[in-house]
Amino acid sequence: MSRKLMVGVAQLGPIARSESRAEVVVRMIRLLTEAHAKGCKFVTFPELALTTFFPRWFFEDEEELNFFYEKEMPNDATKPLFDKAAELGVGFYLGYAELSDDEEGKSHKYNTSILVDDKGQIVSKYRKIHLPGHTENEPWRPFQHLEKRYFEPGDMGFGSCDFMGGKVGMALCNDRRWPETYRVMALQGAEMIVLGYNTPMHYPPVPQHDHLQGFHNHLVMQSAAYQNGCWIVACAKAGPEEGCDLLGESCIIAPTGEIVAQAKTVGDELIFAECDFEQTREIKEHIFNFDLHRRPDEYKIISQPKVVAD
Ligand code: CDV
Repeated sequence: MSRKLMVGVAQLGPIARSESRAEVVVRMIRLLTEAHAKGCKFVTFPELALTTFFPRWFFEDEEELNFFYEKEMPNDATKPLFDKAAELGVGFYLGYAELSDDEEGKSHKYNTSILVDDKGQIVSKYRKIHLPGHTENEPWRPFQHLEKRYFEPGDMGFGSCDFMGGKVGMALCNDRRWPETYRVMALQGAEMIVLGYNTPMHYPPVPQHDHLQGFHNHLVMQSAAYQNGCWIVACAKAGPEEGCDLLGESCIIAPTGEIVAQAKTVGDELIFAECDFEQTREIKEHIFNFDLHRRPDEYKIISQPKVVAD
């Protein structure tokens, strides 16, 4: 039996600070339409896909900062994307900055992603758990990375849901560097893990690793695909954005760890591959058969509380 899904990755090139959400959505719809023409039933967009990557700036003015968040989803700006997806019968993954109120009316900010089905309905939500960067303005940096200031750690855990014939989980950018991200989802049966990223080519605290950005990107995801017997679908926001070069190299990785499609540019670019959920069994039922070969009793330290709290 095969459970095949044609998957597209809609890498976005740079988004200028002056670019409106409506303009970005036009670019996304162009890629979605191209994906549909190629036979894709599901398309992945990047992390924080609707605006420029705003954590690179320190904002003192809350109103100026709040401009970058979505208070509802879909909203006026993104509804055309949802409508087009439903018209074409193509589902998608979308990353965006979420501003929401809890039951007591307290505001929260998250770096969020959603899965939208082929009828334009949101079926799953994820809030980024591993937030990189720093909390205070650090003027020595050529650009800031203030995710720890602008977002709370996600409160929904790592899950996986039934989606388009398989079990699909979500992650966001820095999550992809942590083996626990994938293992927690794989233990819940995830067969495909979808993620978006914004990765600067320059890492100010350790610039001697700058030339390894592409290598580390694929290293972590290829090993995770293999060790968890999952498809990994990874979409960059890429290219020179507001003076900061962002890594491209969006890709689709098979459960064997092999890259089966990879972006060649750092602009708007569609890549795609047919992903068979059944292929996960080649790994999950053999070399990484969790039931047969895992030794969780020996891994207890992994789930111990941190010594230094947040
Ligand atoms: N958006 C990110 O999470 N970016 C981080 C950078 C700052 C290291 C990443 O892991 O790619």
